[in-house]
Amino acid sequence: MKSQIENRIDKLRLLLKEKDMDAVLVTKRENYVYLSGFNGSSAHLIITQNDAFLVTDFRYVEQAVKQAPLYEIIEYKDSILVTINNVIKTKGIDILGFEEDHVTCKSYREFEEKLNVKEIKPLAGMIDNLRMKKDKGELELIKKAVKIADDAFSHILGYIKPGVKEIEVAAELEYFIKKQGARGVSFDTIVASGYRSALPHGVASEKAIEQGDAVTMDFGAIYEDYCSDMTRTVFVGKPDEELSKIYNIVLTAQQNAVRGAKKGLTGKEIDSIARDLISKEGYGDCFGHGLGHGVGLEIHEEPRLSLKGSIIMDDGMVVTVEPGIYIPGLGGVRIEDMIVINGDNPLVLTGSSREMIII
Ligand SMILES: [Mn+2]
Repeated sequence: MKSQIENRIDKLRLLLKEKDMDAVLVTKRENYVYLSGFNGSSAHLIITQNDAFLVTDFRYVEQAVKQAPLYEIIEYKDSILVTINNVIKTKGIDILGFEEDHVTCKSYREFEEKLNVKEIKPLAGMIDNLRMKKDKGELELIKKAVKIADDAFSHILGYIKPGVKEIEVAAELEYFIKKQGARGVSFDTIVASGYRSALPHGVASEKAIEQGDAVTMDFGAIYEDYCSDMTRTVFVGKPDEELSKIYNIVLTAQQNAVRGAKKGLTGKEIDSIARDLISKEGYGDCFGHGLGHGVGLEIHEEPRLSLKGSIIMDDGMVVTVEPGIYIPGLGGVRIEDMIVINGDNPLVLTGSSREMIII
């Protein structure tokens, strides 16, 4: 049976044929991890119809040999471009695809000037798009990353109390996440309490949590290169009446959008399930961000669920569903789960309760 990595390379090779490219040069980390299994911080892949090379430096040769058995590992010494040119020459590569979203202006000029090919062709997100539908192995790792975040949420509920600073809550969450086997956190942990909960991306500050505060926590774990992402808003003491009302609107919008996230719909159509409901309740202007985004090797990747989301949902895509309502001066509420598109019945990965929690 072919390995998952072999299947991924096969899919890429079909696309190369379609686009009349002899080879592709992969430089974006998430994409070389996906196509090779090598997860060090520096590698260039060159993939042709028949061969696959991984070019790296002295530090990573041993790791690459171990992690990327389908690749011929080449150690470069002085110039990576000279090494790539050797492969171009030996394999007779004329048209080489490259990742224009990832290459700096400087590298692009060097590619144009120094690579001995007839043409370098932008890949237009070809590999990123391959990554949208997750295979079985990826789903297992994502589930593990989600579980770590769920456990961290349960843990933190016992830690939050008046007087504790947001940064202390963030540090406790992150320490717990790492102790559970995560390599790190998916992004700077958001802990936004009281008036700060009206900031959709309020990274933890030195503000102390006070009685009556809403506390929004948005965080995630990276497990074996795969990310998770979740948000919950909890209350310390009895919530303000309007915040309590908002909580129920956000929860209904979130649950409707989760249930409505069906194969065949565009990201925009799913976004509108939550957006229309929030607008109807009179809070349309207070939901200023997209409903969700793809998650995988990157914390934010395609497909997007937003007003601009044109990609059609397909089985195996993993996305977040995270509506929010934010009222400056008062506070805000956001609830975020990760789901897998699965025909008409999306699978909810996040296990934590969405019911209002009052600490
Ligand atoms: Mn998110």
